[in-house]
Amino acid sequence: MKIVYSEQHKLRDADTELYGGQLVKPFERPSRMEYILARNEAVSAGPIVEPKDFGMEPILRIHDEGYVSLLQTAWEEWVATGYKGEAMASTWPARRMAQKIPDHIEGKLGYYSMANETALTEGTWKAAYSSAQVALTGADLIKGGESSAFALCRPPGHHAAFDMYGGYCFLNNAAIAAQHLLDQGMNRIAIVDVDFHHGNGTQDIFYTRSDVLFASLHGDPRDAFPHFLGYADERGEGAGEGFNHNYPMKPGTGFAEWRSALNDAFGKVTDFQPDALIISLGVDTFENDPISFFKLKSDDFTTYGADIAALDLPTLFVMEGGYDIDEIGINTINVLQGFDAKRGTS
Ligand code: OKP
Ligand code: ZN
Repeated sequence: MKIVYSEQHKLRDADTELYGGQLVKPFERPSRMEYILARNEAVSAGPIVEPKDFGMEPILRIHDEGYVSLLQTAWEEWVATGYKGEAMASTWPARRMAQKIPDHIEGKLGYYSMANETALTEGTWKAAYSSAQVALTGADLIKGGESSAFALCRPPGHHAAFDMYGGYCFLNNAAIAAQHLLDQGMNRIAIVDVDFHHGNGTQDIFYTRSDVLFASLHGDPRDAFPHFLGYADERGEGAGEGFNHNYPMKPGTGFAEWRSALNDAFGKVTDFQPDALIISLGVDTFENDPISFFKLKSDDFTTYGADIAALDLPTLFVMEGGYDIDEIGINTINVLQGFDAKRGTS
């Protein structure tokens, strides 16, 4: 399948992530893409294609205008204060506090974010914009009749909500792609999020809607980031009731249990009869991932790639997490190869 990729992701290269009380080199770093590209080069899973530019409109179909404009100007505003480090929030509109947008950049960052590990930097907006265009180009390929495509997005997107960034995410690439497919004439889209972390942003965006089904398999929020969403009793609201499905799982969960959750989610997808399937593909479910606690092995990624193919739906893979180790390349490409082998395509 075609792999959509842009070098522009390199503009997102933060020096700092707040982790365990220390400022460390971010886990979400440019070299992640090198592992994936190198593995693809070694086994030729698919040709690399450049993204097209769909402009701002499809981004503003999903995200709040004030939020998007903050992302565009935050770095300049931050530098103008005289602060010396990378831009990060320090205070949030928590329980019983005013939900008003402050004027000072430090306040605005708190208003528009849901976590504090993710620093804003000079090139962040450009990289996030390009990442969304990569997802849109993948969606366009599917709309044009390709049976599958891989949007090799970076930075990732599934934690980005209507008006909040965090968890290394700024624009919700999978949601933007889903909305684009609907706007191009499709009626129903299913998004299955197999990243280790709950896709809180995607859930938030589609929570009250019945035209996008969302299912997420993830570390139980009692034990794992983002901690404040992803419980099994979150099933959608209003018209969206019954169109959101969460599968939280405990530390140490292995492939057998994980796969039966995937199978359950696929039952919901089949009943929904979508026009296309989007997979939020994070490979941080791997046993040696540095920040996660599931126990999938490299071969398991091939197996579940084939499970996805068996649904027999036009399928767009959108890259999410999976951290800086050699196996991020192997595991990501294994999913595509398992899928292609089952479909009899390449
Ligand atoms: C982004 B994606 C763990 C802190 C976790 C943020 C994780 C963001 C994951 N102690 N910090 O879903 O892979
Ligand atoms: Zn993740």
